[in-house]
Amino acid sequence: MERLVIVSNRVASSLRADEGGLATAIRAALHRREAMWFGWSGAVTEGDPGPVRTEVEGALTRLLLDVRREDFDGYYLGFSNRVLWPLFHYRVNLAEYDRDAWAAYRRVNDLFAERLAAVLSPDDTVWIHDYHLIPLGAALRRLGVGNRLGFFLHIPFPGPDVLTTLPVHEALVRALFSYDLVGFQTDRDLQAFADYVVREADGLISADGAAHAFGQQVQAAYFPISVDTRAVAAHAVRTAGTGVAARLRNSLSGRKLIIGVDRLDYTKGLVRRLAAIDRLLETRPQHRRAMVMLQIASPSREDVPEYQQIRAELDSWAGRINGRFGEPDMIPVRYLNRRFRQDTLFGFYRASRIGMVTPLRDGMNLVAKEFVASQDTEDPGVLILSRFAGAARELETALIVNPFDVDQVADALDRALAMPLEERRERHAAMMAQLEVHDVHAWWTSFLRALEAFGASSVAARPIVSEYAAWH
Ligand code: ADQ
Repeated sequence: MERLVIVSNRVASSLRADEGGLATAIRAALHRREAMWFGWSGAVTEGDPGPVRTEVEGALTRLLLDVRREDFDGYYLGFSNRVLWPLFHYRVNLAEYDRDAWAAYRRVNDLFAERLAAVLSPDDTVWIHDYHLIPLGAALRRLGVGNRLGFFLHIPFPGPDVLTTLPVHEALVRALFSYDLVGFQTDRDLQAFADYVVREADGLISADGAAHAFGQQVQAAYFPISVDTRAVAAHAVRTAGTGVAARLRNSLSGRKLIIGVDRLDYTKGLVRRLAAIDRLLETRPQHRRAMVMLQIASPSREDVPEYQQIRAELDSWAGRINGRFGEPDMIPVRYLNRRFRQDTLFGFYRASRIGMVTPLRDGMNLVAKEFVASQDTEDPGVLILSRFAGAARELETALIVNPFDVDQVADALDRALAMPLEERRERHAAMMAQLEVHDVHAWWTSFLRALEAFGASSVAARPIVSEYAAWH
């Protein structure tokens, strides 16, 4: 039987109900077929990494690999999170390129390739995820692996002017040409990739969507990731009336809840978001006793200095707003640095009048989709959504804002707080209709259908991608 082999930096354990979007989406793709999930174990070693550890859970086999500490630091903290993450989110000035980190990044990708090649069968379909593992396909090909190889990038693909600031941009893009299929989140990312191919690599894009450059070709398309819309809606109904979500609702005393849920990351626009709340309260005193903001920001990548800095900035903003506008019986901002079970978060969303999703740049942003799916269709909340989140390409009836414009975001908050029921329903219904069709199952099914078709024959695959791309 053909197996699906998923590869990502981390492999989620079966036990955690608070895992993030990538893990939840991958788990959906693994459903109901024989599959392996290969990735870093979470452990670093001082000497040579030992053998791959195997854990079997029904039809899923997890293969877990340790990495040497010095390689891990360069690969993960260094190149992935201090070079690729900022650069691909357009934060060129935060990218700290150095050759040693690039070398460690390639070494770890080579290690993944060597260990993975040893367990692959010729019929396995291999689906590699995200920016940590861009060169893995090329490393596998060097070892003679002829399997179907697909790659999906969860974060934005930057335009060529930004990408070329990376000294090793060509090696990185060239590596993408070892895959059979490369998937991006949105049409914008796909366009940015095509622009690089044409302008920087002197290549071309043929009518069937294949990119040709470096004497090779690869199929490229976009597959917007999504949520399990029905499951999210059902969880939200169940959790909204119980436990901590019910206590949250009861604590509001009639005030409207504004919610933000993010990893604590400088791409998520958290400082400007709190600045917009501050501006709203300053310029529209009528809202001071009528709303409360709940910002949940779970700590992330705390070894990277920029993350420590943003945490300090947010502490100070939350304190400042509460010091300025708080009253003995109420504080405007509740700011929590912790994780919750996902179904609890869905209950929180359902209790909220406004969801604020205002990243400065984001591949997709699943919180936006979870917020919409969690609403009561009879009395839905309003989504305020950054134009720079991939989700804005689909959720067009959200209140779309430029997160760099604090006044505009404050205006959108004002409008959302006063929005009549009829308008809220119309906007929500249009977004929900989109998410009911384009859920996480549509995402993984269309990617795998395309990959399996391309691997067999690139001609047979054409209609699938154009069909998928056509609904935008
Ligand atoms: P992230 O940057 O992690 O993902 P996002 O898409 O919003 O961003 O996913 C976050 C997930 O984590 C959501 O499912 C959310 O519910 C969950 N989460 C957030 N805070 C939490 C908390 N405090 N407790 C528990 N769960 C929490 C990357 C890209 C995105 C892309 C995804 C998937 O940066 O652009 O949408 O991958 O491709």
